[in-house]
Amino acid sequence: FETIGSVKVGDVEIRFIVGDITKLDVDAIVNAANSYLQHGGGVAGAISRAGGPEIQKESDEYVRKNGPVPPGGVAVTGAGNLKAKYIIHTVGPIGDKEGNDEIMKKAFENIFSKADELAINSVAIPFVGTGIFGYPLENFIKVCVDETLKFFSNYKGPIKLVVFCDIDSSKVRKLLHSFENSS
Ligand code: AR6
Repeated sequence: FETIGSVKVGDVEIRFIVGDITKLDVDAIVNAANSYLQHGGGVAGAISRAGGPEIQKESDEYVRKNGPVPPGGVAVTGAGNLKAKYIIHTVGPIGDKEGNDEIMKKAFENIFSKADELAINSVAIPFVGTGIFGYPLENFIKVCVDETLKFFSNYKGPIKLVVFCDIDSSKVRKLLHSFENSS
């Protein structure tokens, strides 16, 4: 994988990486899941395969106990064999329906709050919703930049590094440019 840039928001480094998110040495990896945490395709499939059966097993237990994860919500499991300690599963919006930006905002708030609550130093986040779910990339980028600046501008806490990572380099480049033009 390749780091293509980084910016500072308050005391936190925001790093932009092109490559396979499962290979990153971070405390938590965010997964772009569905509400039933059935990790078949996309980045969810990659995380589930790379981490081994434990991730799907813990996900099934989570849903059995708590019910499905609503869009914009999060659920935490272990990370199986991966270097990370946790997987923070979130469910993105589907398509470009009205209200979907609110769901995406909630997802970012919940991801950042959960990482803070877990008292971890680093978290890697993929382009949630923008693959199989078809949420527009432009909307993802706008909400991502807004919510990251909002959460971390005056943040004092354990999180020191936020990585945005995708195998699609054009997505990562667009997000980096948007951060460079707003922070
Ligand atoms: N590392 C980094 N990014 C990746 C990787 C990887 N190994 N694999 C794919 N991507 P998607 P969604 C990027 O479809 O739209 C699953 O079936 C990919 O380039 O994974 O939220 C779930 O179980 C894209 O930009 O997530 C759900 O049912 C990004 O990951 C559904 O898909 C997100 O695409 C969720 O769909």
